[in-house]
Order: sequence, then C-alpha cells, then structure tokens
Amino acid sequence: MGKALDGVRILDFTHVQSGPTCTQLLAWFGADVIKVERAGAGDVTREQLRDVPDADSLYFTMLNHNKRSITLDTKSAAGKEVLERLIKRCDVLVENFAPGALDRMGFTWQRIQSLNPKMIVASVKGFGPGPYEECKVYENVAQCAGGAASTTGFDDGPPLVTGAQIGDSGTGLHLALGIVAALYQRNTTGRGQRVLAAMQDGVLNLCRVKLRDQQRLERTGVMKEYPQYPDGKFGEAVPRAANASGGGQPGSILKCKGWETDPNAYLYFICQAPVWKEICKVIGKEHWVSDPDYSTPNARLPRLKQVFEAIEQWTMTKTKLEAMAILNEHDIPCGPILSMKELAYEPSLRATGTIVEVDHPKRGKYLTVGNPIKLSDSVTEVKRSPLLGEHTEEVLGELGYGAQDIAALRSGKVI
Ligand code: CAO
Repeated sequence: MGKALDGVRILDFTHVQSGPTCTQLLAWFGADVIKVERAGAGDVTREQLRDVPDADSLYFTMLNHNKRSITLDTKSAAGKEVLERLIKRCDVLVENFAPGALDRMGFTWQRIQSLNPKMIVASVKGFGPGPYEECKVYENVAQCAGGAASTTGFDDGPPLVTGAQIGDSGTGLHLALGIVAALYQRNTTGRGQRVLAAMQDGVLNLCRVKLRDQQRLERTGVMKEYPQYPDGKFGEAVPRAANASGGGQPGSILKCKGWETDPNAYLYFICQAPVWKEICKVIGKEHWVSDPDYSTPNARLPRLKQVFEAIEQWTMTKTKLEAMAILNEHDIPCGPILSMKELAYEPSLRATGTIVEVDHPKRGKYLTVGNPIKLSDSVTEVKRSPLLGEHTEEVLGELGYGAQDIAALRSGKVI
C-alpha cells in the first residue's frame, strides 16, 4: 500500500526542534524529505545533549526519522547552484532559520517563485509580523510569550513552563497542517504560496481557553472553577489555575497510596456532573447526593476544596491504577499520573506504534515516539534518522550531477 504523501518532495532546511517535528511528520506520511545540512557540522542538535560519544544524540535522532540527509554549503556559488536545482525539483521548502536568513542566502520568495512557481515555502518563526518579528526564539521563550507560562503554576508561585513542547513541536504540528492545506489548494490554483506558523501564535492557539477566561473575568470579575474562588482574590488577568480543570467539569490532582515516596503516585480526578451519584457512592458520601449543598454542580462550586479533600481521602487508600480501575467501572473520568518510565515500558503503546524501538548503526537500539497520528491506509514505519550527509551522492545523482561533478564539489568543500 502506498503512503498518503507519496510523490511529495520536501526540501528540509530545518534545525533544532520546531521545523524538524514538522518535516518528520510529513516524512512519516510518505513524503521524500531531503534535509540540507552544513558539511562537517550539520544540525546543531546532532551533538547537543549527547549520551553516546561520537553518535548522533537522541535529541537529533528522535526528530529526524525517515529523512535523507545531504551536506551543502548554501552560501557558496556552487552550493547555490545545487540549491537551485533542488528548488526546481521539490514541492515544499520548509525552514526555521532566524528571520531573514533565507533572504541573506539569496533565496527570497520572489527568487524561489521565479525558479519554481509551484513551490510552497513554509516557515516557523518566533513571532509573526510586528514589533518582535526579528527576534530569535526558543521553546520556553514561546511558552512565555504565548500566554502559557503566565497561566501555568500555583497562585502563590512564579509562572511555570510545561514539559510539553508546545512552542516547538506544537508549532511544527501547526506548520505541517498549513503545508498539507497549501498542497491541497495547489491542486486547483497550480501555484505555491507561503505558509507561516509563528511560535507565539501556535502557543496562544493552544492556550485558547485562557483567552476565553480573560474575557469571562473582565465581564464577571470571578471564575468559580478556579482555586481562587471563593476565598482568594482575582486580579485583572487570568491567574494561574494550579491543577484545576480548564473545562466545565471541575478536576484536580489527588494523592494516591504511596505518594509519600513515589513522586507520581497521583491521579487526576474529574468531578463530572452526570456521575456525581456514582462518585458519592464510591467515596462513601452517599448523603451528598441529596444534600442541597452538594447535590448540584453550582452548589458544589464554592465547596470544591472540601469535595476534593473527601475524594482524596478515598484515593489515598488505593494505588493510582487500582483507583483508576474502580472509577472506570463507574464511568468516572480520571487519569493516572504516568511517569516517562511507565510510558516507555507500556505494552499497549508499543503495540500501536506510539512508542517504537529503532536501531541505529552508531548508537544501537533506542526508543522513540512514533507517529501519534494513525491513518488506516497509510501506516507509518519509523526508520532511523540519517547520518550526516548519508544521502549526498544519491540526491546529487538524482539532480543530474555525475561522479566527477560530485568529486569537484567535495574537493571544493561545497558538500
Ligand atoms: N550552508 C551555509 N549556511 C547555512 C546553512 C548551510 N547549509 N544552513 C544554515 N546556514 C546559515 C544561515 O544562512 C544563517 O546565516 P546568517 O545568519 O549569516 O544569515 C546561519 O547559518 C545561522 O542560522 P540561524 O540564525 O537560524 O541559527 P542560530 O543558531 O543563530 O539561531 C534559532 C537558532 C533557533 C534561535 C533561530 O534559527 C530561530 O529563531 N528560528 C526561528 C524560530 C525557531 O524555529 N525556533 C525554535 C528552535 S527549536 O527550540
């Protein structure tokens, strides 16, 4: 069976995390992704956070599966010529350089269009047009500038960044969707277009519910599902909500058996209104079903602290997985706090290809996260990341360069 993006050629000028996340997804769906790297160095992440001497780091390998790698000095005259041929042959150019780098290389949008009017040029930048557009941006800068940090953490503590890479990988996901949409539109227009995913915009999109809350706060001055209600104070901006649920059903993280020694012996408990009766039964508070102070969601809002304290008295008598099994029998939504160790060895994630073991010639076997998006007719097979320049000769051959030309490029340090 073919793959969804068979025949799509991607000129991959990405590095670090945000851009590589995007092109890895496209490669998993079957696109031919040609990663262009500087000879001798390559993507800076090849050597960042190394755990095996002289082998590509997990940082690099886990973001660059299913790609081909060529080395090319795109600032040299001969390198620019190779790049021109690549632009003419590819469908999409993806880049996440600092602002202006592609222009400085001599490849403006106008120039690329004149070389290949069908080409889609997709970019990750830190900020969209405006006062900060020239700034370089990394993950946590985006989390702070996109509203995530100011709304994450405990009320009495500083802003917090989250381990989920919503700035980098999140924006890579947004960009991938933009590219697929532009490819689809090209079927009718016959033309390429530019696709921009700014990291600030991507994070803000993922923090959409907090902009919802900002407007609710401005209108009513209070948000009853936040931990600041009823005893604390609300200011002018959405406060940090600790572990309160961001939706219409209150929730909280509760201790489970073993919490004193196990930092992950916790469970997220959602106090979903339709199963209130079952919750009361499970925790032994049947009288709350008819008690007017607790029987309705609105009555419970000022008493959420007491409600969750009572539920926690029960969860502390069970391990997180025991509690989950019992709660699921009653259709009560909950989530165990799973550690990376537990996820790495979870058999069901291995069975679905969400966690995959990959073999690498220099570093041996390692685990990675496979394609989280499953297409029934385009199944992802995760292939190891390329060594630096592993496919240079193969790709140059496809571009029409003969053995002598390639030798000349090599001796001139262009590749
Ligand atoms: N041959 C020759 N030169 C090359 C090349 C190649 N194959 N590949 C890259 N270069 C050059 C670029 O042209 C650029 O040169 P100039 O500065 O002279 O124009 C230079 O290498 C460095 O590129 P850069 O500015 O993108 O890299 P940096 O390390 O200084 O900055 C980063 C890194 C991530 C801060 C910046 O790229 C950025 O802000 N990107 C956009 C936002 C983004 O994606 N951030 C997420 C990164 S993941 O946390």
